[in-house]
Amino acid sequence: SGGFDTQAIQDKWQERWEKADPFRAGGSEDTRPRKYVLAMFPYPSGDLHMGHAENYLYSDIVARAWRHRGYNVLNPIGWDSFGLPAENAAIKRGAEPREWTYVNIEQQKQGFRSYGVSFDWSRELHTSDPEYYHWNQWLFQRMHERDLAYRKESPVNWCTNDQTVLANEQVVDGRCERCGAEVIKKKLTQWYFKITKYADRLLDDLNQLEGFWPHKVLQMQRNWIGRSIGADIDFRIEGRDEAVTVFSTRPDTLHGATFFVLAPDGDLAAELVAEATPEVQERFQTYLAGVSRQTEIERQSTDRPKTGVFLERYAINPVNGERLPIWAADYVLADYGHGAVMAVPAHDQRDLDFARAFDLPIRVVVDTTAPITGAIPVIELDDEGVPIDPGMDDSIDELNPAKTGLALVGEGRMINSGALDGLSKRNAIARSIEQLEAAGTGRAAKTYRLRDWLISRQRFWGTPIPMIHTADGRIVPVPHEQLPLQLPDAAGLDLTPKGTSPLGGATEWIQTTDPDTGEPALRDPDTMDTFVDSSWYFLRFLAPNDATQAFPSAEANKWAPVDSYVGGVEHAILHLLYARFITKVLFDMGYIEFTEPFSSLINQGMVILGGSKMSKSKGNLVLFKDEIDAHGADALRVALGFAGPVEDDKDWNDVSTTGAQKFLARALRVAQDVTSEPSVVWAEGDQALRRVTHRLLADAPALIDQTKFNVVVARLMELVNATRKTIDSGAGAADPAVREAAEATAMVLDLFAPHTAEEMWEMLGYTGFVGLVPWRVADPMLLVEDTAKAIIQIDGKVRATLDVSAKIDAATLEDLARTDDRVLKALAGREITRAVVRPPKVVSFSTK
Ligand code: ANZ
Repeated sequence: SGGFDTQAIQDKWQERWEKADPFRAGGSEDTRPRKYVLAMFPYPSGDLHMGHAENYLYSDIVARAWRHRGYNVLNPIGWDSFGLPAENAAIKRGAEPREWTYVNIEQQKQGFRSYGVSFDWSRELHTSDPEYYHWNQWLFQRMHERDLAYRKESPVNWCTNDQTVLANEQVVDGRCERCGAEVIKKKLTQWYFKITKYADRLLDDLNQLEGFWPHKVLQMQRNWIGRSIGADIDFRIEGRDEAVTVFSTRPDTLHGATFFVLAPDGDLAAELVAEATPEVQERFQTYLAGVSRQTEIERQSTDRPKTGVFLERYAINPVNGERLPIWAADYVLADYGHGAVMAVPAHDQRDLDFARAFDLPIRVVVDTTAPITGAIPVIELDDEGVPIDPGMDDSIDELNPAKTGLALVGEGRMINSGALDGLSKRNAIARSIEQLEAAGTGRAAKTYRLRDWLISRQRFWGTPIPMIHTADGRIVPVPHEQLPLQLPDAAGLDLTPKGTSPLGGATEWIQTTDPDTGEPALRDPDTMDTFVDSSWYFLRFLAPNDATQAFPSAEANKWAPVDSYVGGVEHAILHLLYARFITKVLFDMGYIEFTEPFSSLINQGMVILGGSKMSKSKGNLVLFKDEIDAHGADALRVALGFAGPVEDDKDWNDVSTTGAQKFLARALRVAQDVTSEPSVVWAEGDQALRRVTHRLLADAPALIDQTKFNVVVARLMELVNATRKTIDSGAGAADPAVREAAEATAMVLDLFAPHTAEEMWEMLGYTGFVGLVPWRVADPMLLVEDTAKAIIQIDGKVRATLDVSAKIDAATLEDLARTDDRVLKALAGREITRAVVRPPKVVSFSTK
């Protein structure tokens, strides 16, 4: 359009880039400082879409900007190519997952090339290549040696459709994140990574990222790890030797405990029920059957009526010897804390709801109406020196939870709590832990929401777990010389989900020998969660073809952590948490010298249409390829870059590829119109245009660092318009400032519209790639604000001149004039009766 053949320009530069490979990162001989830019690698699920267009545009802008600024930039690309969609597609079409995957990779690769992304293609990797997953297996075995990979039997999330286990992170509202089917609990023995061992570090190190990662993501990670600080408290159970421990964030409220609750699906409930009367057993079994149909979310929901069964047993409160009836109720979860709680209905809403439902006692132990600052109220003592129970005064009676149904959760002062009385809640928590520790019935403790990472999957298209199950029941690693342990051919294997691993049916593959005894043994039939693949891939890019190690430490320490990581907020928890975990593990193993993988994180918003998500099913997809065919890659890039702040969702209705295309034609025309030679002296050019040029050169780096990409596009548009104005007036196309402006436009436009920028650069008479040209440094003289000379008259006589800003306002100028020494002298005490102010040039005073 605009007389330029977009397609031809695109083809020409894509071909030249392909030939010259100008975006390959410099090797060890390159002495420039390094920058590592990475966009979350794609899953090869089909053609590229608008989400990709946005994601890889942003990382490319950053990469290109850093190249112009003199850095040795690494901007690699690979594919996250294991996973369920390939397997499901294969089942549906009777094809092989491998085939489907690599065809899609090829298609996406063409998409990236057509989009002009400045990748270092020499580092391309696919996680489904044995050359890659070899090192997943290596990582697994190193973790196994350190007890960070282990097996345990526990209730796991089971997707009823995909017939495989899911990590907690992959269950959304009780449903499978991928297919939406119901997720149930099933007891299975599975492989886990011990991420909980790193919970404190994963949490505490988030503080270092504050200001560099979106705050929202840091908060999501904090909540996911969910550290609670409190105490473990031991309770004796009548008629039983072993004590039961509960975790409580409120040990200060021990005197307010009036009953005790166990998770109905936990071991202790089962043990107590086994000793109970037939009636209790029957009631409990009926209840339990209902509970296992509930999802965890339902169980924790506060607006559900509370249900439970009294087990006819009692726990003994360690601080006052009181007997607390033991109930089993589903609001207590088996796998949080110790699966048991001391119930304090006055101060915990769930306990209160339960107490009200079953008519259990409620005892207030924190007076939340009492001031917590200032002097501690005097506690009256009786004749024997025992504090007189202050009871509840009127104000607290109004708040009585038994009447209001609202638990008192706020700050306050302790009452009804023996030696804790009068203390603020906060101090009482500390004091009660001291008391429990002294008595040997409790201790300070922390609990986390985070669970160990379940990594086994009962599916085919993933990394085989490199372990062997021996005939005598040992589990030993596949000898390292046998790695990579490759997947067998899928042909002939039944991949349909049936709850056991398809690899188990690969009769030849599954059979092996015990490396210690030579006896027949079986391979582990499971594959790894694909989040293992993506937890360390940024390190593999540093030497993707190294067959001797996962990554060379020296290179990793030179390039990583990643300086700028770009991706969708949908990965705020899972992927980022796992990558942070594995980075810390590799640090502890001595392979790397840093503990966080991504120094800064950019989360892009979504591209939506008419306010809602684009999707095939809604028929409102705007196709990546269609847009490029219709308007060109650069127009799509500019339009997306201009559409709004990076983190905002962008409605396609506000994205103008046609507008962008027109702008690009205008930019090309400017370059075409330049008549001066590259050797002209810019300083002789139009000063006003030069100022616009130099302001952009000065501001662009910081704007890019702040990810204000849309502002840079707006400033480019301003510069192109200013250049056109100079061409059409004054010295015209021959003005040296026009050439200077056109060259600067090409340099900065390269971030957004690299094909157009290269074309401009060539029109301007250069042969190299503009993408590799260092940005010009702005001339500070041209950044200084315009100044003007203001004359100050008194009764028609010029008494002073002032150097002022050209943009000075009338009030400021008048103030300056009135307070000027020369003016004051000339006035000699006379009163000013009239002031005429014409900024920036004239101030005219009249006197009596
Ligand atoms: C007594 C108490 C009194 C509690 C009080 C709270 C308020 P967070 O903050 O989420 O960690 N709890 C402990 N284990 C539980 C389990 N397995 N299932 C359900 N609830 C459980 O919550 C910690 C609190 O949740 C603990 O502190 C315990 O109730 C309950 F005024 O102990 B608390």
